[in-house]
Amino acid sequence: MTWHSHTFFRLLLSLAAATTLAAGSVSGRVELRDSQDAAVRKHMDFSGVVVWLEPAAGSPAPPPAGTVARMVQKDKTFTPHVLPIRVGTSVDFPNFDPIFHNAFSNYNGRIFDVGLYPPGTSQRVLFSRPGIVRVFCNIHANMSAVIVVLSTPYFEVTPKNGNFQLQDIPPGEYTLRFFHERATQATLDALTRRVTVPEGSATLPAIGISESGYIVIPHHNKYGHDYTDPPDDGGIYPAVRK
Ligand SMILES: [Cu+2]
Repeated sequence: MTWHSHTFFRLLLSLAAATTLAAGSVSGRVELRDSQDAAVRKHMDFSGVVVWLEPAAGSPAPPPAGTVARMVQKDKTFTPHVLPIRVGTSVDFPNFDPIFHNAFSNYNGRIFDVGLYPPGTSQRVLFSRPGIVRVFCNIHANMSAVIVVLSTPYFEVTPKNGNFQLQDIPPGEYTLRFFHERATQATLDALTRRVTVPEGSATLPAIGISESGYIVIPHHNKYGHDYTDPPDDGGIYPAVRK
């Protein structure tokens, strides 16, 4: 580098520092591989991958107090199935079914149990530290969901086509991370990478996420026992029968 170009470069740097950097965006596409899941194998369903950027330096301001996200109980399904939120966010679990439901997690991310609650009511849980929270219903064995609690505001969940576009990101250095409920921690760790977010947009090469090594383990109810017979959905359950 000549003296002149060096000076010019420094001038550019100081200009950049003096002006507010335009926000950047990072887009890309994930693809699930080695899957046993019918939706992936037959329909190329690459939904439910959480993609996020953690700033290499500094921590973003926390979300405003009272920030609330929502996971609905409807048709014996938690919707959305995968919900990324920021640390400090509460999640409401409104029950829109004509039957009782529960929501609990006995995994490390956040242990909670809102109890059995009736149609038309809701329960709220605050998530105050980062982690992966697997959510179940204590009376419906097939119900499950995942809440991914993140210490960054820069995240997205992929739709079926696997595309993502993280927008309004301050330019700088970040760690890019992924989560999918059927990928092992080792697989996810290997995908973690440093990225530089420029002003303007950057596109990453396609990212394959292997599901190999994933083993389906039936979860237990909140007492650590196997689920018993499905309850009668007339709204009467052993736990609430007087
Ligand atoms: Cu339920």
